[in-house]
Amino acid sequence: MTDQLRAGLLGAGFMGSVHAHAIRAAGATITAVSASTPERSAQAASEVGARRAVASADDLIHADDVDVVHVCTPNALHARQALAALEAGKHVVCEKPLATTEAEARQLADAARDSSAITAVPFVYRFYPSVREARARIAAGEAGALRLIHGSYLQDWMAPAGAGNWRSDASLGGASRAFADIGIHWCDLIEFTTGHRIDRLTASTAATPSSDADGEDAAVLLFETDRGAAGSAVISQVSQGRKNRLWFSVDGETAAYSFNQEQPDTLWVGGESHNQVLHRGSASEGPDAARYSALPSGHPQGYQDCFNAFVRDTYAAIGNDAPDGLPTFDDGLRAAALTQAVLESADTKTWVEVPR
Ligand code: SOE
Repeated sequence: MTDQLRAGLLGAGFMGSVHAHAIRAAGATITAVSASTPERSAQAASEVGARRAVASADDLIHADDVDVVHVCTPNALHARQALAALEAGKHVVCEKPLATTEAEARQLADAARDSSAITAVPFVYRFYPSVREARARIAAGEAGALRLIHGSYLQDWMAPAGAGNWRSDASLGGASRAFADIGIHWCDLIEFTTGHRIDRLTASTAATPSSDADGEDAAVLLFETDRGAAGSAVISQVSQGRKNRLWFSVDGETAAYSFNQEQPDTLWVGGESHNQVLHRGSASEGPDAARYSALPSGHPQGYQDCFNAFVRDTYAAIGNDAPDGLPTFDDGLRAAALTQAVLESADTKTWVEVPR
């Protein structure tokens, strides 16, 4: 199926090019691309290997030779473009955040459920073999009840505050900056890996006082899960020297797991009698991890490999071969609900229940 799929790419920035690599790795064709201006679209067509550049997003969405639309535009455009693509009968891969408000994300999730389309949101850290290994071990009960879930997601590329990026303009990026960009990755990963849901949270956000950038630079969360674990997370895009350090520790009664996205081929497992560092591709790897292990052990796998696996699974779902753990528009809605809860809590300085 995937070699017959025809993809259209909306947006050709960093994420557009990551999607383009993944589309080609899945054996599909990029038939059309549309970027911010006709000139940029023409340039992007040769950069991403698209058959043609199209004049507007609407032309791409309604093109007969596009089966699946990849939305990689600034956040504020996601909801409108993803909805239009669904209404045009396309499958849709929409960058996160799915929408800049919970109401719009809900509208999209409802529209996706009412359609026969496959929809996906690239919470791609789910596709690391080490993450799948931790998830399988937790599901099998190795850790017993989980008590603590903690960690951080730190970057520095928005320091000093906002650094002139479109994400610093709320009319393009949305009201939340750091949390909506990377905090939702952390929360998605934690909920996916543990099977717990963040039920209640209290959050504090930080912004550089002298800056005129919209949104928060950082957020600090305390939370409780539906299955009795307590947690905390620090989310920041202004932590100097930290490039893309998504880290978590999940501590259970009989085992603990720790993962660092900047060294993703390993998983630390703490045990009652001894601690271990598991290496991707080694004999200790279970079948869930092995499914996402694309290269032999010792040949490091990274971010683009996760994207490739995500797009491969999305296209498999389009071909009716539904894989386990594909992040859908429902997960995009979940992220929007968490974002709203974080902003509300930071504003009211209270604990907030996260709607299901
Ligand atoms: C920039 O913060 C960014 O590219 C995010 O937008 C991605 O979702 C994340 O995976 C890496 O960092």
